[in-house]
Amino acid sequence: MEIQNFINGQFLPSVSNKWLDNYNPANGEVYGKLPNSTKADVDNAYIAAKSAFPTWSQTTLEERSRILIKISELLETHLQRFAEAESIDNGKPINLAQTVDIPRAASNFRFFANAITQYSSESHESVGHQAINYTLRQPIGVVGCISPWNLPLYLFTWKIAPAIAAGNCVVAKPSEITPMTAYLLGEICKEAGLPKGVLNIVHGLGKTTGQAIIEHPDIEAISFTGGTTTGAHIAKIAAPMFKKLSLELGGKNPNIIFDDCDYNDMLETTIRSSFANQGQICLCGSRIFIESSIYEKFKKDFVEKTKQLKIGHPSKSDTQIGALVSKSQLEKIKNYITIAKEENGVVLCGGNEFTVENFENGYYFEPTIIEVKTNTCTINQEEVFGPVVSIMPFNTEDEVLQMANTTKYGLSATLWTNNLKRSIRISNQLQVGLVWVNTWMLRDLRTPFGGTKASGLGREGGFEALRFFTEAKNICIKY
Ligand code: TXE
Repeated sequence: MEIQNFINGQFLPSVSNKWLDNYNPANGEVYGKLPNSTKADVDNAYIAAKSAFPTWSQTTLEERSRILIKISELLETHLQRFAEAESIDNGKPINLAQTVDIPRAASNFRFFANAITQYSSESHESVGHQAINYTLRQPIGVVGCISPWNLPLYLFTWKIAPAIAAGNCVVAKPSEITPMTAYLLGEICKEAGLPKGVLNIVHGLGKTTGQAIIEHPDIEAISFTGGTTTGAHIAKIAAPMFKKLSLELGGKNPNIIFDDCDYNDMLETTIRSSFANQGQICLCGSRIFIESSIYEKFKKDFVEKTKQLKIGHPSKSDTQIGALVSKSQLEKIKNYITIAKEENGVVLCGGNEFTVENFENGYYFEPTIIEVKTNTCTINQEEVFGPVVSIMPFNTEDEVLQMANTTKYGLSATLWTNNLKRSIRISNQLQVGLVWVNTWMLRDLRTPFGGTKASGLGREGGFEALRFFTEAKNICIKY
């Protein structure tokens, strides 16, 4: 399957006609190729976006909204095709792609199609000065959107939908590891009547294609989701050019469990928050802290349930744990297991590669629980980004809060307790951008989304995203 760039409404190979291999992680084989784009392709995408901008930014909100809804509907119509493509490209279970990834990509378009019609700006009367101020929130121009491989279409559209809803034109790059659904999205945008040049999708490596986007002098804002190291690199390039930046980076999220929680609900949800998408979600709760009174019981039940998870080929409807996204992710995870053992971590279950019959070269890894003695060990401090969690007991609220906050990351936290006062007390003190109490990954798209510390910069979601993708201008009129 040959993937092409989508520039100015046309599907094209890269200018250099060079290609990259696209792997199927379920069997380790190359199953297609994608353009290995360079600066020349990004420049062409920019030119297309720039020439589409005057018309698109003046297109009525009703019309923009109508087109975005149409894209959303077409994604729903072709849900099965997109889910299969996502599952093959990423290794995630087909079930997850059908129920989470693709429906959410459709919701992203529908949500921002509606949000833009409700977005308003402020006016301030300067009493005593006979003047009125009003704020215009104008689209920025051409913006860059760069997304990762873990939730490919879900995160790609989470950026593109608000960017174009707000009237910008976009140069976007999906991860080179999972380019397929972004490619298919181009077809749908065409069918929905999105004018050419409004969305341009350029495929290629981060260090070349991505780099050309962040270095482009006239791409005025960058929305990025990916690794913290890449985020820091992007900030270094973009800051001296005064680009607007939104950085959604890694996490090392605590999952704090008190003995007064609804135990069964907590256990079911903790299985999900640990291992959904093979643990490759920035919001996964990878450090589990359990109140010592229920530690032994939890340890036994959690291990037992984890062992029951069905690892298998992603296309099978009963698969719960599919393949990791790439060989390098697999190697990275194996390395973390070695480090954990060297640091006296005890592997309670998993810890090994897994072989799926007939797919021996696929990148499968067992869901793994490691009992650790201290929160300062490497696997409690570095983002593993795989089906690996640590568990350890705690005794007091202060102790667990201190451990939860002892990390360079600050994305999300989960808290299990039926004590209302405690839940508020702890939530207020956690140094993170999102807290879930007695649930996990329950998302309302109106809410601000993002992290603190090394987990990033800025917030997306709801009007926060529309604020990011617009420039506020105050106009003061004396009457
Ligand atoms: O991410 P990268 P990688 C974490 C996770 C993972 C690690 C590395 O721990 O193991 O990051 O993953 C593009 N200029 N997360 O290497 O490189 C790249 O092409 C512009 C957490 O795959 O950050 C891709 O489109 N762009 C995370 C995107 O950045 C560049 C999700 C993300 O890739 C670039 C993914 C450059 N110089 C990984 N270099 C999360 N928080 O959800 C790369 N890119």
